[in-house]
Amino acid sequence: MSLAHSSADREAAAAVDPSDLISFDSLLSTEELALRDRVRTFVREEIKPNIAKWYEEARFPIEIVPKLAKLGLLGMHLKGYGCAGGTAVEYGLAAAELEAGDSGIRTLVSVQGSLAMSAIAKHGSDEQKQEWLPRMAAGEAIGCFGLTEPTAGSDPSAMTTFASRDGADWVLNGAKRWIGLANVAQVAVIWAQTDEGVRGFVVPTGTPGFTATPIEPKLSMRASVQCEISLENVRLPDDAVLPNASGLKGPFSCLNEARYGIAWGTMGAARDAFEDALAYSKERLQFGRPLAGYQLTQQKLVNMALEINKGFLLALHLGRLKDAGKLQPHQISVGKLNNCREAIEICREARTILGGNGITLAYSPLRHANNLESVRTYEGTDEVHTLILGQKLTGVGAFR
Ligand code: TGC
Repeated sequence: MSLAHSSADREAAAAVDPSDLISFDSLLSTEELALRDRVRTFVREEIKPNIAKWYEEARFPIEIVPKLAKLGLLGMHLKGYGCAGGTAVEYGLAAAELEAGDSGIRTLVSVQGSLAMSAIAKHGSDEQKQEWLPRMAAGEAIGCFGLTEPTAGSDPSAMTTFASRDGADWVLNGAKRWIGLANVAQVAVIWAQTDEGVRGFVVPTGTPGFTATPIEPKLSMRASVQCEISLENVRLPDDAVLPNASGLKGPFSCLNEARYGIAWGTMGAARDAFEDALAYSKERLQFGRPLAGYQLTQQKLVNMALEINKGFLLALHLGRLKDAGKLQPHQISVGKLNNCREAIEICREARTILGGNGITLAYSPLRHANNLESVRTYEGTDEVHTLILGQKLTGVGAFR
């Protein structure tokens, strides 16, 4: 049965990009659109045909790393050292396309570029940058970022990993948890308490005493890998410390980068779930008519489209502020909190349109929703970002 009853209906439906009701694309430059389309093509050709299998097998597809490097997506917002030197908006557009494939794929690029490479680029010595950044940009070395601990998640100031001095060396002891890519990484940026406050350390993962063990089984981020790290008398030379980071603002400045990317990425997942549900609603007959012809279905689809359009506008606004050097941390919390929250609702609502088929891996919404449980938890939970904004609004901190 045709849904568009007249040729005018059909032409109107054909003219609309369902994910862009407001001409969002007109806000992007030719270069930005070209970059977005390159990443979209990569995701369509390399990720979408395989993601259900990777997810089912809980397999991190490490073979895509060189392809991501070739696209210039590893540390793409960094300048020099073989990095692409892209803008914040370009990075955001890429994050959205990658997460339309799967949050685990966007997480790979985030952990490598926004966390591990950013930490070295922002806080490292020239030697540390020369040693690691070109290889990381080329995908020849993978990095991870060890901040969270088994008993210090939302409150990193409670970390117990300690780096003590032994002659000219540093010796690290402790544990980290939920560390993306740690078991495949060649280098880990490890944050630890010291006698002089929190410092960061560049730790080659082959150093004796460093062990990374994947956390499994997981119900979320199954095409990605998160690990427990054990640090037992990990001995490092004096120059392993990041010279330009002292205190928690060191790691927090890297979290800003990753949280910014999440504001974009989550909308990519939401868009993909919405498009799956929209396509299904036009095909699937119920009570003799396509689902799309029912008012309740249309309301669901419209509500999803509104939030996707608003979420992308918010992400773009934050990106333009970032490129102008004006983005403030609490504004990143607006994007991270809002877009995670809306994306997970959109994916769950999309699943309802798919009915029972929505619980299979043949469709994306529930996979995205499951992934977004992790995304709303890492890089600052919904609760942490709510309290960051609550503090900004009221002037009163309510964390402790
Ligand atoms: P507070 O006293 O507020 O701040 C300590 C110092 O840090 C500065 N600061 C920031 N600097 C830059 N950007 C930000 N967003 C910053 N937020 C704070 C602050 O100015 C201060 O500097 P200074 O010079 O005065 O020392 O610290 P607090 O402990 O009271 O903070 C509270 C809270 C809750 C906001 C903070 O602890 C927080 O953001 N918690 C969430 C932690 C989090 O996001 N963890 C995620 C870890 S990474 C991860 O999950 C891995 S996921 C990817 C993967 O590996 O797969």
